[in-house]
Amino acid sequence: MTEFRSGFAAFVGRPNAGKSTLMNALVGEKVAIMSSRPQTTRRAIRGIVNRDDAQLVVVDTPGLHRPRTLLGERLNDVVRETFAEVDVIGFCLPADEKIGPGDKWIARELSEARAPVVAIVTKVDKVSRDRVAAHLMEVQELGDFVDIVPVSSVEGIQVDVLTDVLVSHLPAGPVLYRDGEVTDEPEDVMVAELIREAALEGVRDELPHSIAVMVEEMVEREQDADDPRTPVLIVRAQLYVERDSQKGIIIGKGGERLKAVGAEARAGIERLLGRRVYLDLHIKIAKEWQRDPKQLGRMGF
Ligand SMILES: Nc1nc2c(ncn2[C@@H]2O[C@H](COP(=O)(O)OP(=O)(O)OP(=O)(O)O)[C@@H](O)[C@H]2O)c(=O)[nH]1
Ligand SMILES: [Mg+2]
Repeated sequence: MTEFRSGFAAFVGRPNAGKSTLMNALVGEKVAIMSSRPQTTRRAIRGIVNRDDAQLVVVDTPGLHRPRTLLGERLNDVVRETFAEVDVIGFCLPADEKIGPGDKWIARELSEARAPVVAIVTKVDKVSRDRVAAHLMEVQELGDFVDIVPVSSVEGIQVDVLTDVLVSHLPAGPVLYRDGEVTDEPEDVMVAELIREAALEGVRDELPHSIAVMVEEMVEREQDADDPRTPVLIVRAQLYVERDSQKGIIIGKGGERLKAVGAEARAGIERLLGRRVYLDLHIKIAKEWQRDPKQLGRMGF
């Protein structure tokens, strides 16, 4: 019998490389939020792949980038702390974008890492086979990789192959997380993330960076004999932006946008928790929170 393996793999790469989408594909459930906006992920999120022969804990990280705010610096620190601690690193490079200075910078950072690095060429469904082949050659030149694996999370191409490769770099070890759970993220954090995800799509420029969400309370509504749809979980949350003008954009004409964001977020929360939810969402301004150590601390960064 082969020995049971367990351990940690970190996904790193520049913003929007497809790290969170890939982690969700490996886990088979939505653990991390995803969006077409850069810097969607703001903390190291663990997703757990449970197999008969192994337990692989994937740690999704924020995109590594040149920081422009204190938040940006903190996010980069999260990535460095994470890849120093794992058994194997997955360096994500999107097939539909040229290898750029940002990737070379990350490659240099990773060359100092203790763990072996697997290069992962993501989003191969977006380009031709020839382009993928050319990209793989360029990736080979970028660093010293133990493996190079092309994948598509959206089409499910080579996702199982990647899991095998990552598992092959784990040490023999015991089950780390019991009961088949897929993440150890607290429920209120996941709920806040789903609200932020709903708010992100459709806003541009620097606004995605300015949005933060905190769940203040999740409470059961009293059973109501007249309403067969009870009980309902009431979620009270605050959505923060940095300026008045941003508040206006999020709310939209006649409150339409906020309503749509609330409806989408509620649907996502109901899917996550498997129960009916009433979402009570308010907007507040937290001036320059991305640059303010005190406010960052309050928000958990
Ligand atoms: N076509 C295609 N699109 C993908 C694939 N993987 C991710 N995407 C898209 O790429 C965008 C970014 O995906 P994310 O998973 O949020 O990227 P990320 O690397 O986690 O981004 P940050 O958290 O901002 O660093 C989203 O719009 C995804 O839908 C893929 O395999 N194929
Ligand atoms: Mg992400």
